[in-house]
Amino acid sequence: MKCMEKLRRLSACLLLVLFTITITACGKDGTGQVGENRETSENSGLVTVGYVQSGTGSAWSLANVESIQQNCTEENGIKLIYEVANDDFDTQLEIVRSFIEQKVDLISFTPMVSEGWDDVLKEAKEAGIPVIVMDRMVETGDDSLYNCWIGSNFLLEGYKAADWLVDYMDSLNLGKDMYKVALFQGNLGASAETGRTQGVEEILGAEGNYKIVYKDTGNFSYDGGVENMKKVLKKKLDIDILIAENDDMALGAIEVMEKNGIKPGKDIIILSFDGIKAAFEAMIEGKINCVMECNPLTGKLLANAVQTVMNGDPISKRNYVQEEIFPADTAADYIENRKY
Ligand code: GYE
Repeated sequence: MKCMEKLRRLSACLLLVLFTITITACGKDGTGQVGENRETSENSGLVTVGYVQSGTGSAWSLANVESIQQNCTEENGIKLIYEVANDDFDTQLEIVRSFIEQKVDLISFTPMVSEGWDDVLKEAKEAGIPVIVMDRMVETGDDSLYNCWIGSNFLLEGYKAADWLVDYMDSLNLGKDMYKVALFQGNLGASAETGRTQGVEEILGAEGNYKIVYKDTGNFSYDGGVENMKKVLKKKLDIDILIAENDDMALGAIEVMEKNGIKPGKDIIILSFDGIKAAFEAMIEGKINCVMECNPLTGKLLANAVQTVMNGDPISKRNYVQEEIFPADTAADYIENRKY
């Protein structure tokens, strides 16, 4: 990787760290809507949390929901109202508005897309209801509209994954001047998509010998992987590499490749994101070459953050989860301990 590129990314990471520390130091005034004097739900003493997941079309999101349900429990002082928006942004907004009408103590959600949240967040703020954003980010003109965010550094995931790819392709010594890449994106406008797309494109672009010959959304779903792979074959693009922004899409694409006599992981190098068990199995079978992990087990962090926010204690604005990269030759060592 080029030296300037490394320096640039290092400073981007440092800035993120500094930003997080600064916000921690700002304490509870960071939002202006901490529920310090709010009564928790009448009678029960529990904090009522309205949570809406954007969709459950991937194994990752199912694991994420399960983690939230297992941790946001009455034993942990939380009465969880769980909803899912079936990947429809307007539905998700409506559900958040219904939480405001129900006067829940705290609202949390995984935004379907990053933009378009300002109005409803202002309504929550006016109603004095704190907000914790999960997983994907919101882009608002005013960060005080939510208390904190918990999730992954998607841009860094993109960088790490593409860095691995470049090293791996170099190690294969195929003697090609140019590698043709298909990029299957997640839901367009979700920060999990925009971050990964940007990270991958920046690194491959800087290398000069990678050409993205196909780029389209598969909406983070298995079927999206199937449809896109069929298109790639129909267009006879003769790709060397598939980058799928989640495992489900990679697995869908693998099905199509195999039906067409193409050996996934060999004829086409495959890199994907998330790290679900099925992807580890595919790596062991030699069908996926590498997985960049994205950790969905954030339910405990949410449960803790709910208590922190409700107590009016300081909390970092952005809370990143730890994630690793798993090349196929490490999969057998880790598969037993995969929790999702
Ligand atoms: O990678 C994908 C899911 O937002 C991180 O959404 C999440 C992504 C995840 O549907 O599988």
